[in-house]
Amino acid sequence: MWHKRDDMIVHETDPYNAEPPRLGLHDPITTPDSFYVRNHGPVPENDPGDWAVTVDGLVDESASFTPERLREEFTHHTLTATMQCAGNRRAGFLPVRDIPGEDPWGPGATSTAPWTGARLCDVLRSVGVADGARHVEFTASDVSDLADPPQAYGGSIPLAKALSSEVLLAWAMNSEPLPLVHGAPVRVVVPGYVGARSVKWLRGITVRADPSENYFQATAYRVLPPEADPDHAGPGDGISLGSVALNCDILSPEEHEHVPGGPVRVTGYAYAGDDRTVARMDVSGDDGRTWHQAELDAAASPWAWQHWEALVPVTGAGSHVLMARAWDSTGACQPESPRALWNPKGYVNNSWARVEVTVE
Ligand SMILES: Nc1nc2c(c(=O)[nH]1)N[C@H]1C(S)=C(S)[C@@H](COP(=O)(O)O)O[C@H]1N2
Ligand SMILES: [Mo]
Repeated sequence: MWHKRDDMIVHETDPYNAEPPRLGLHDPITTPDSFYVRNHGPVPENDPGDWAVTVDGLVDESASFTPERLREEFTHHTLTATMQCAGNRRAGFLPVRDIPGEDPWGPGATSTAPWTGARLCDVLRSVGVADGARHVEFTASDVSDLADPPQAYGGSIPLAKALSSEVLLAWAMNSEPLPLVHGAPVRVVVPGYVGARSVKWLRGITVRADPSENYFQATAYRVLPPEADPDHAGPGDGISLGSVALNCDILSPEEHEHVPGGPVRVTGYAYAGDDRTVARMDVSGDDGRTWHQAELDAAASPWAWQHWEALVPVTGAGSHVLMARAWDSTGACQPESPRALWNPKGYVNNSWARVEVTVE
């Protein structure tokens, strides 16, 4: 479905929500057939013929841009950026406490692509940002019944981020026209922010004094305190998510894989959003008693994940847990345990990666 690989792990078919197996995440650029998909409502049946993105709110002059007009009037930019869902690695929370109503995403709710489009800052400057502007809201055409009453998907980012050179209105991915399931004809790409802000099927851009009141900004994608009832959460409750937290996972060996005795080659990805970068990766084969530094690959861009690799001694036949943790450029390390991070909607599990293997 949607031109995805046959072995996608499908969490929901309607709406389609799926992540690739670890095997699909080994390359610096994720192939489009492996790129994860996160939808909150049905994929709209677009007729790009009459599509237009309206820009209004606190601007000098409202405007409406067809995809053709965006392509003609603005310089084209291509940027490789990692998209990461706030629900990535949620499955790691479930042994702590169940999370009803949310999909148990593994480590594959993240992928990386070169995106091509116009810079949002160029579009905003062309209409003129008025005094009092602080946030930029995006509204899509897919309607989600997760909101009550059902609502078109949307969200917002602070104006300073919207005016940064990395935020794109993208019409292409991997040098090909943007696939419908990834937001064609035009989507927002907000590198360094949680995937939720990279609004697909973009119909409206509204410059505002305050953050968007859209359900997916005001109520969902917020970290609630452990004892809160997510069914009764209201606008403004919890911590709003913006930049992506430092995170990593192990890609090989796979969970429950049998590996020969001797040093084990462990590989994975690591990523830190916005103004932080991954500074070091530690890997342990003895339950965290000793740590080995992994070799970090160069990032394809400042907005992309990095892959890493380590040879880790593991002694004795039988079951062993391999662990990995990233450090960022502020000297911060990932938290050790999902217990400390569990929250009712299961966002931002950035605890140490763990994979259990059997040594032969
Ligand atoms: N219009 C619209 N945009 C959306 C969503 C959605 O459901 N509808 N999901 C968001 C979330 S939560 C994520 S993680 C990313 C996923 O992008 P992808 O499906 O291209 O991987 O899209 C974001 N943009
Ligand atoms: Mo997401």
